[in-house]
Amino acid sequence: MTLTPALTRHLNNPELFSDLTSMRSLGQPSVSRTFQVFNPSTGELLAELPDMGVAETKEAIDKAYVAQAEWAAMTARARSDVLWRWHQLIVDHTDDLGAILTAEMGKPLAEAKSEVSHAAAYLQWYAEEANRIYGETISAPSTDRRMLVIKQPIGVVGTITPWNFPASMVARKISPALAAGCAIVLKPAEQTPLVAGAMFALAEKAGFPEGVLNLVYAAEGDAVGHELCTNTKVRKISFTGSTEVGRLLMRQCADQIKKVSLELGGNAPFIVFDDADIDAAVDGAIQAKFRNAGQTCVSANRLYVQAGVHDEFAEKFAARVATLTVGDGFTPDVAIGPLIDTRALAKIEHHIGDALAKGGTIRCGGARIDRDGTFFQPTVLTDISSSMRVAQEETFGPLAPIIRFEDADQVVREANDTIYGLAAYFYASNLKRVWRVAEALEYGMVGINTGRMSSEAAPFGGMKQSGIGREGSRHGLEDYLEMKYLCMGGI
Ligand code: TXE
Repeated sequence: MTLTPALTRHLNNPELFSDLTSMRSLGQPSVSRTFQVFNPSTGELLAELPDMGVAETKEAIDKAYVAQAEWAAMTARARSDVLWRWHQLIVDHTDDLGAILTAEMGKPLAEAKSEVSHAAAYLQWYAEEANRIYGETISAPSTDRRMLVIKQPIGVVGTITPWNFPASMVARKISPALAAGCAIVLKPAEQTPLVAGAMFALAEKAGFPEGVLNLVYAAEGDAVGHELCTNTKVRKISFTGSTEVGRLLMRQCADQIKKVSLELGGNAPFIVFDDADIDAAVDGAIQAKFRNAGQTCVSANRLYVQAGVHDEFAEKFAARVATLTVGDGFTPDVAIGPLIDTRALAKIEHHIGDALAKGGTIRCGGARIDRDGTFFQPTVLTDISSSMRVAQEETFGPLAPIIRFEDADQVVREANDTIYGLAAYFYASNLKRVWRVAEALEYGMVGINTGRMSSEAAPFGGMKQSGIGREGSRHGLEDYLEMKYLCMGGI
C-alpha cells in the first residue's frame, strides 16, 4: 500500500508514512482484498489499504495476548517512558498528522492540528498517570488478617473508533489502556484509517514491544467487531460511535460478560437563560455547534433560548453563522469543512425538510453548496417545536435549531426528555440558578458559560443511552484496571 500524491503533496516527511502497513506491530497482511480512502473535499483517492477480516483479527489478538503479559510485567516507569516517547513523536509530527487528518476527514487544517495536539495531551497525561496506579489496604475486622486491594491490567482490549475525531479518539482510548498495562487491537473507522496508521508508525519508533499495539484495517466494522467481541482472549471492548452499533456490540459481549466502555450518540441541549451574557453565549454556541462542521457527539443539537433574549440571540447568532467560511480544509481561514459523506448530507436535508414542513423558519443557510465534495451551508432555524426531528434526533451536521422557551423549570424537563445524556451547556449568571440547573441536567458533562469542555484532565462520557464509562482523567484509567482483593489469614 502506498499513499497517493493527493496525500503526499501535503506532507513534510512522506517517506515516514509511505507504507502504513509495513509496521512490525501490524505484521504483513495476507489479504489481497483492498479498500480505498478518499478526500471528502475533493473526492481524490488518498490510499488503498488491505481489507482485513476475521483471520487477521484473530492473528492480531493472539499477538496482543502474548505481548500483554510482557508489557504488564514491565515497571510502570518503563511503560511511561515509551508513552512519553510516543507523545514527543506525535508532537514533532503534528503538521504531517494534521495534514493526513484534514485530507481524509475534511476538517480545517488548524482544527486538525489542534486535534493532534489534543491526542498528544492524552498520551502525556497517561504517561504521567501510569506511575500513579495505587491499591489500598483495608482495616481488617479481625486481628489475624490483612486485607488489601491491588489493581491489575484488564488484559487485551479491542478498540473501535469513529471517523469524526480519528486521532484523538485513538489516543483517548489506547493511552490509558497502555498505561494500565493492557495490549491493544484497534480497528479505526473505514473513512479515516490513515491518521491512525501514521500514529502507529510513530508508536513503532517510540519502542513499544512487538504485539502490544495492533492495527486492523477493514472496509466494514461487523466481522472484525464480532471477532473482537466474541474472542475469549479479548477482555474488554472500548467503542466510540453510533448508539445502534454500541447496542449491537454490547449484545455480542453479553455471552462472555465482557466489559465494555461505550461512548455513543448525544442530543446536547444548549440553554441560554435571560440573565446570560448574550455575546458570550453566541460565541459559545458557535463553538459548541460548528466545530468539526457539527459532527461531534457533544455538538449543541438543540438551542433553547429564553423568550426575553430570544430575538437578540437569534439575530446575533445567525449574523455570525452567515460569516463562517465553508471550504476545503487546506484553504486558509476556512471554518467549516465538508460532511463525511453523502449519507450525512441527506440526513441534514431530511431534518431541515421536516422542520420546514412543521412550521420552522430558515434564518441562514439551508442548502448544499454547489461544488465538488460534500459541503453544506451552516444553517440556523427558528420557530422550532419539540415534535420536529431536529429537536429529537442527533443531526450531526452544521444545523442549529433555536427553540424559544418561557419557563426555566420547564426547559430543564425538556432538555432531559431524551434517551441521550452526554453533554449539555447553559449560559446564566444567577448563582442559585447555575447550581440548580447544573444539578438537574441528566448529562455526564455540563458546560456552564462555556461551549467547549473536552480535556484530557476531565472525565468524558455519558449517562442513559449515551454510553458506559468515562475517558480521560484518573477515572479513565480505572476502566482498564481490574480490582483484586487479597486476604491474608493466620498473621
Ligand atoms: O457510525 P458507526 P457512523 C453517530 C452520529 C452519526 C451516526 C452514524 O449520529 O450520524 O452515529 O455514524 C464501526 N460492529 N456517531 O455510521 O457505524 C465503524 O467501522 C463493529 C456518533 O459512522 O457506529 C466505525 O469504526 N463495529 C459518534 C465505528 O463503528 C462497527 C461518532 C463507528 O461507526 C459495526 C460517529 C459493527 N457491526 C458517529 N458497524 C460519536 N460518539 O462521536 C460499524 N462499526
